[in-house]
Amino acid sequence: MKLYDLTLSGHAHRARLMASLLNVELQLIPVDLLNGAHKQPEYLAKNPFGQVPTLEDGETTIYDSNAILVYLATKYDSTRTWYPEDPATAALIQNWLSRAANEVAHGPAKARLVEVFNAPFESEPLIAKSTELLNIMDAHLSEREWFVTQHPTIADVALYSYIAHAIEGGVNVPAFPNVTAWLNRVESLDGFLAMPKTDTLLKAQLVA
Ligand SMILES: N[C@@H](CCC(=O)N[C@@H](CS)C(=O)NCC(=O)O)C(=O)O
Repeated sequence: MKLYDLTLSGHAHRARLMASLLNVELQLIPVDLLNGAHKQPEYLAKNPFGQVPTLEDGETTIYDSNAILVYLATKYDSTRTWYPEDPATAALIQNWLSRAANEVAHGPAKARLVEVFNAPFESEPLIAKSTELLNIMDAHLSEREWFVTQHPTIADVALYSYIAHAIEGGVNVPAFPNVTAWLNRVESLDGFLAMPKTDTLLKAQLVA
């Protein structure tokens, strides 16, 4: 299976993390976003939105990171622990996948883009939005260890990457004890795979 990837993308990281947790091997194909490879016809034929990640499994092509999590967990976890079939659980998971695609993408992920990739957004409102989201997540986790069930699901995987790296965008994650404990729980899972922190060298290369 091939994953069209970008090391510092949290969206791509959630796909890599899911595969690693499921012990599924991926061939990583780096996409050179800095030079616009994601907007070239060859890549757009795989993913018309011109974004990473994209997964290729034989004849099947899946884009959108949350769709990739659904695919991997449905196809490669025969126990359906990561994506249970029970309707209420599946719906609650979908709720958090939507938060990952909306509130997380437009809050902590975007705040990080400003710091890491010099994206032209104003940090302050993004940090305020992220803090609002973290308040909700922290309250939600005050009575549970995982977002939906008593064990981790794809909802936890979808939410993890950008929350774990929100501090790179100036979001004060350590101020949220339940979120911090949950991040630690994800990091203790068998098969956990970290997303590299953006160090100054990498940062310099990216904005060069
Ligand atoms: N909803 C998409 C979002 C993916 C996304 O925003 N990827 C970013 C990198 S983190 C990207 O490829 N940006 C380039 C662009 O949108 O032109 C997903 O979950 O896969």
